[in-house]
Amino acid sequence: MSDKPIYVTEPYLPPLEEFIPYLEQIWESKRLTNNGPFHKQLEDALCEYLGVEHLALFANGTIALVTALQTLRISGEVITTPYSFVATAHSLVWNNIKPVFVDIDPETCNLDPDKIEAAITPQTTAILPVHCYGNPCAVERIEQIADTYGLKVIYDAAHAFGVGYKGESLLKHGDLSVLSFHATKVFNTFEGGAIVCPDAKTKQRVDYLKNFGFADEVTVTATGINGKMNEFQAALGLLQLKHVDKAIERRKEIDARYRQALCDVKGITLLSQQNGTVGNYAYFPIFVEDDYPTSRDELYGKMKAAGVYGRRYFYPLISDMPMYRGLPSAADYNLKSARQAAEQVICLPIYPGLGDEQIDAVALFIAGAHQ
Ligand code: T4K
Repeated sequence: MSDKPIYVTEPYLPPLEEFIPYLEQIWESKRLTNNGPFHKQLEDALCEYLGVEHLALFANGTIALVTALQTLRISGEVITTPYSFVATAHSLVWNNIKPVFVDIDPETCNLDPDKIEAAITPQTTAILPVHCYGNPCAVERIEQIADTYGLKVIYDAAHAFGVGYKGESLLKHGDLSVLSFHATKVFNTFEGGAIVCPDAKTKQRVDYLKNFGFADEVTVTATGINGKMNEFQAALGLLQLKHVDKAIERRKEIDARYRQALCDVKGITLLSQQNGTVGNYAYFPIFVEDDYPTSRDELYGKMKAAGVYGRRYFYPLISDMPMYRGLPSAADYNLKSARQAAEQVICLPIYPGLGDEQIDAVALFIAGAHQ
């Protein structure tokens, strides 16, 4: 189809010459990390861009998730989704917390709010839902359940950079929201992440925890970790932020072009955007149903052979991985919708540098792969 492989994503990079002045400043100041000037500037700039009050930067999203759970002193059992990247459940285990998997709603691929209450036990302390593909979870229902049972809610918002919901940032929901700025994300700092906090006091605790627990030179308040973002990452973030609207705009065009080309292909279904959402078009999942002429894996293999490297996000389910499959909540009957999605999904290439002719070729291939 193309001489060059087409991957599921290609990181957005600003023009190199625009980054040079930032590098010169770092070299001149010799301030490389530990809450330097670019770090401070990026925290302020992201708060403004995302429409949130307080945000703490991290070296990556996984350490941010682990720290978010520590910040709220979560323990015991936490309800979460099996249909995510493995870091979601791993962050619980790193805190000695037992993940309790609950099925997803097939319409959104997010935690099914109707199934959460049945999984609550006296040991449950929190819910860790994922805004999968950047699509908002049932935030009002989840909040209501959390209030009723006295649970905390931490959103894994790794996919949800810049997503709006009912007129405000989706990241304002829950007790904390965790972002990833990995190279493959809508907004990247090569590696990176953040915790969105509701108030200054919580942000301060997060800041202590990500810096070994240090409150000052001689006071260590907690068994913190080194989760700090460095000045190189922060400078890159400041530059990326200047380009991110344009990048999301292009993603939106790609999403629309795929939708138009694929909406009538028999056996292929698409997720639709929920009302009231301002999306970020982070992923473009398709679901290969039984009435498509080949299996999902055959289509996936044929695409690869033609140089189109989609990804099966998320297959296998987290609950099928060796360290989780023995849990009672990992049982097959408990996770039917998640299993079906995992067996049908392929995420198609979507990134700002993807050309119209490439999009059309991928869509045409899917429409005719069985012929
Ligand atoms: N929670 C959720 C829901 C997440 O999805 C993630 C991460 C996290 C938490 C944890 O956040 P971080 O700790 O990562 O900040 C990727 C990413 O590594 C991972 O960040 C992401 N989710 C996950 C969904 O996808 P892989 O193993 O699929 O990535 P990889 O290296 O195969 O990259 C995919 C394609 O992207 C490659 O085929 C080519 C392209 N690529 C990738 C990289 C890294 C590039 O062109 N350049 C690059 O530098 O996990």
